[in-house]
Amino acid sequence: MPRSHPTQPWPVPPTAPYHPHRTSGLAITSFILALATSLCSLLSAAPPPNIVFILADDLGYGELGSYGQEKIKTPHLDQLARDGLRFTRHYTGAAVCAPARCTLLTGRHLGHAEIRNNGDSGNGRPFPGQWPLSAGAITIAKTLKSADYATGGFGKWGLGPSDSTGGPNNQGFDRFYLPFVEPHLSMQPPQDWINRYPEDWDKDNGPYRGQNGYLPHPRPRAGYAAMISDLDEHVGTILKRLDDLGLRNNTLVIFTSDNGTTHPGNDPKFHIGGVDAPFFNSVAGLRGWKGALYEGGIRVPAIVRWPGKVKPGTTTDTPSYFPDWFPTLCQATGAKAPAALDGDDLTPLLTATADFKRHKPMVWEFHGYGTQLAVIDGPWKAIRQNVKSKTPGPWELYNLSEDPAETNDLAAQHPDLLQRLTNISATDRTPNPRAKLPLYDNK
Ligand SMILES: [Ca+2]
Repeated sequence: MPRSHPTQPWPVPPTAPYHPHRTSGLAITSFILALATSLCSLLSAAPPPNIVFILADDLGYGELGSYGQEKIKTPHLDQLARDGLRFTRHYTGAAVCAPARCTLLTGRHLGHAEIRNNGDSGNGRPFPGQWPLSAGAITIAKTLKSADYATGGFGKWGLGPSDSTGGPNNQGFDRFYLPFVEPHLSMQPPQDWINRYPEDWDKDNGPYRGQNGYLPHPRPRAGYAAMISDLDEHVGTILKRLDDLGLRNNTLVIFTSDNGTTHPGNDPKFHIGGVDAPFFNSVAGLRGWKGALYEGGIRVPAIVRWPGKVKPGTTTDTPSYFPDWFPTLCQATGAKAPAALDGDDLTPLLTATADFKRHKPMVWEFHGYGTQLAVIDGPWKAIRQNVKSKTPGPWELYNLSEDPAETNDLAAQHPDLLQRLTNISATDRTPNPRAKLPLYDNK
């Protein structure tokens, strides 16, 4: 098929009411990948879909109404779940921002990823940005561009400054728009959303004075709920625009989060940034928070809407994770997938037309928060803490079907199973000079 160039690259025109001043209030920061098909699609009977991928920042597993949240209002995302497929065991590729995005965009798990932890780019500037992806990295955006897609990203990036090899325009994005100085975690929601949440909520703990980092807030519980509701409202704006432009039926919409809810800090009344995660049951009773490979750090909401392909109002408990999106989007678009991908095409799960079979267990080699390892194979999860300490933690083993909160370590009962999973951790990986792991590298 001859390459052609799209004349209308954007489903949302630049004159759209994008409300940059309101977007700047999002600490639950949306990273949006919007991809529109080219004219090439006119030559085939069934045009490949547009893709809108929305990645929330630090949104916990239990923070949407469709995932059991009872206090925070998320009507648009709840409607998205009613219109699509909801994953109850979807995992981010890493427990913090940058490496999670690396696994998402490159389709490689953390044992193969270039970026295995957050890390300063080292360019010496006041806002140095994160360590850049290499020029040779193969991203889903580059791959879709090679299939004549127009590509764009909006919001948080985290894979290198714009003038580095990792800049979004050097990694396959035609356009990238960051409409604010990244607030990341600070609570800065619109006042009208704060006003809609009860004053009573914040009587127990009172104002947050910034003692656990980021900005103070006079009503932190209301402020946090307002942030998520504001995110939800923005998602609603995007979905409405798809409807208004007649793009709904041929657009694959994916919503998920880069890691779990922020973790505790020095003041036990609040988590980092002033979040009261226990008040909201933010990770729905799972163990751990952002930064941990326990379920609360990596199990995230994931919703997919694809009219005519995905049956509305359905759920799946089949495990999946960020590296799966690369092969899935290749399958959906007809783009040629690169050879070395760690994930699996989720199309059989999305369309329920065939059995889904994972070709190898899911792997995490996370170099933050003490360095942690994890391997998930169906219901089984092996996990090890403090891998780089002088006294690394023991391998633990959990059956997530029976024990989703990871309270009952079964390592002693199933030594052969544990050995199989830990062998995968040691072998399904490549050494990385920026993420040394003596435990494995020296063997
Ligand atoms: Ca994050």
